[in-house]
Amino acid sequence: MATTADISRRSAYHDDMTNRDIAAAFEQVADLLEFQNANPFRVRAYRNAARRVGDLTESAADIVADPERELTELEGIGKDLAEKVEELVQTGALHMLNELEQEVPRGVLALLKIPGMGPKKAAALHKELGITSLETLRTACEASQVAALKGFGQKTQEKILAGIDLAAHAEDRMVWAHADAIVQELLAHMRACHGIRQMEVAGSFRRGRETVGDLDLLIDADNANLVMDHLLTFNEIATVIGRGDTRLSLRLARGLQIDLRVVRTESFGAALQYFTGSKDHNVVLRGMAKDRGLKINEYGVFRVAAGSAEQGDAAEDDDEPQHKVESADYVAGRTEEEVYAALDLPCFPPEIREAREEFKWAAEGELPKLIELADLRGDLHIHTTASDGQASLREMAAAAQERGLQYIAITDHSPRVSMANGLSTQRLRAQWAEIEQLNRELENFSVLKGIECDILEKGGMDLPDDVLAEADWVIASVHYGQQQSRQQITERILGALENPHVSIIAHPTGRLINRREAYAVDLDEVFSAAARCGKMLELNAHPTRLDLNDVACGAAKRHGIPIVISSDAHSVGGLDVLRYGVLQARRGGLTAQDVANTQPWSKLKRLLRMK
Ligand code: DGT
Ligand code: CA
Ligand code: CA
Ligand code: ZN
Repeated sequence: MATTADISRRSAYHDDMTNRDIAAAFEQVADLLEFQNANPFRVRAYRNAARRVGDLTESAADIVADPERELTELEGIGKDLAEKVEELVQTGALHMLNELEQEVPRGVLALLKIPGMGPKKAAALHKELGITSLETLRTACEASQVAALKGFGQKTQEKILAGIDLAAHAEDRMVWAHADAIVQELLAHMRACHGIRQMEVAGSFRRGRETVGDLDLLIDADNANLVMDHLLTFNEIATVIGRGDTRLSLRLARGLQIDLRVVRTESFGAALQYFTGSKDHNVVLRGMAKDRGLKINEYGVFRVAAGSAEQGDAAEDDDEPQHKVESADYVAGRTEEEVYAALDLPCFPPEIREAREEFKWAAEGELPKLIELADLRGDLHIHTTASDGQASLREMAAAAQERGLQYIAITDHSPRVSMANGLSTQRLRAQWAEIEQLNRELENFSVLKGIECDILEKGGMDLPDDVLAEADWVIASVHYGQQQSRQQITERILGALENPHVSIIAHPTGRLINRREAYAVDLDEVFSAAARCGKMLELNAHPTRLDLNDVACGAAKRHGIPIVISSDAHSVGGLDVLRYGVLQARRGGLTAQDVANTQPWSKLKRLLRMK
């Protein structure tokens, strides 16, 4: 994430202000306001703004620069927000952010990530001891300066010291696949507990977000204490954050936080709906309920008696078990289906509950039937020992066949990727001869002659056209020169799309979750060119790539571009990541029709307007 310092340094070339920079600035405003105990609605407004800008597939800076266009023509961008974006793009800074930063020093915000540290305590540490970061706080604790402060003491100091490491890692959200491994262990552990009727992990995990902040575990049982005690016997628990009558929060040694809530059967569906979120989706739902004289919360859907004063949202009361389900006003809550049905809505697949387009789709009766793993028939991005893979051509083909696929493309690297033993023309032709031989032996399965050909730094493909022309499937990738300007990288990719032999662009933005930001690329231009040239785009299913992401998949679909979900497997086990790609595709609202490798190869080939 760009820091504000980065943003202000960039003021000289503010045309380069990316949507991500703008979103980061709004996030920072929200953090600072929160630190000052500002009105939560105001804080939320800035978080929403960050999300909206972050979700745009067009560059906000480009629109500002275009005299023919207005930012307000974009969905969810109002006049006030548009003005702030313009200010950022035109001046490279945001006046109100600068002012807030004068009031709250940077680094102090990180202190809030320490469990139990509120804005008041953090402010005291800053004022009394000049603490400006987690590191200076650690030093102060080690010198016993914190214990000597009024209102702190030895115990608090020890707690703070223990919390500093946690806070330092609190920034990283866990990739979904990693969280999934923990969830499977967790569920297996909880299944051994008596008296559990239903159990589900809700939240961002259930929505299949590429990363998750924490796990929201819901359990339907009568004896909450029994369930909570059992959870506490799960191995590798690092800290108990809090325990109430029906809820327990803890952190695992691997860093992940678990929020357990034990609920009643009558409320399980309502709780599952509520805690699956997203928050924005729930906000819309609450509004729709209100319009119908209903009230929806984590306990159920209730009829609001005409003329009765609106009660506080049950969700805001922390540990008060509310037995509203016994009231005559209870309408629904046992299942999610029943909760949505009470509002005349379909039970949205969790992956699309992001308040993007799902309510519009529902209103028009056009909820997409999202793609499923079983829809995939082929995998078109696979490496072997010929370049940097760990299994041979025959091993990969056999493993893919075992997994029920009907075809694969072998796509080893081109010569430019010398570190990965990229294939020369000669070695490539030898591999293709081997593939032809293999195809003569195989039944009901095809291996395609492919290549993952680098897009050179100076533009152009890493192999001659006459070689590419012989391939069944040509992937074009940017691996080098990722620091180039947006214009350079975009032109390189456009050049590849215009090459008649190229079938697809792999991992189109190059991002690696938690490790490397996307390179600068104008995705909108890429979409237009791909659509114009009849090319496909990859959704790389590797759990730290997931590139294109959900929003970009949706945008590509609107351009009519077929998406291909590929494993990019470098080993037999690497073939199993396709399911993460499918999850991301579902979040993008893709159906089996939108994904080209749900088709048999003969049909997919016809889709390619190449050659
Ligand atoms: P995460 O954990 O950051 O990856 O994202 P979520 O979506 O799992 O968020 P989390 O764990 O804070 O809360 C779980 C769900 O609970 C969230 O998706 C919606 C619901 N929820 C939590 N707080 C609120 C709230 O203040 N208002 C509404 N409407 N829903 C909330
Ligand atoms: Ca969560
Ligand atoms: Ca949570
Ligand atoms: Zn690859």
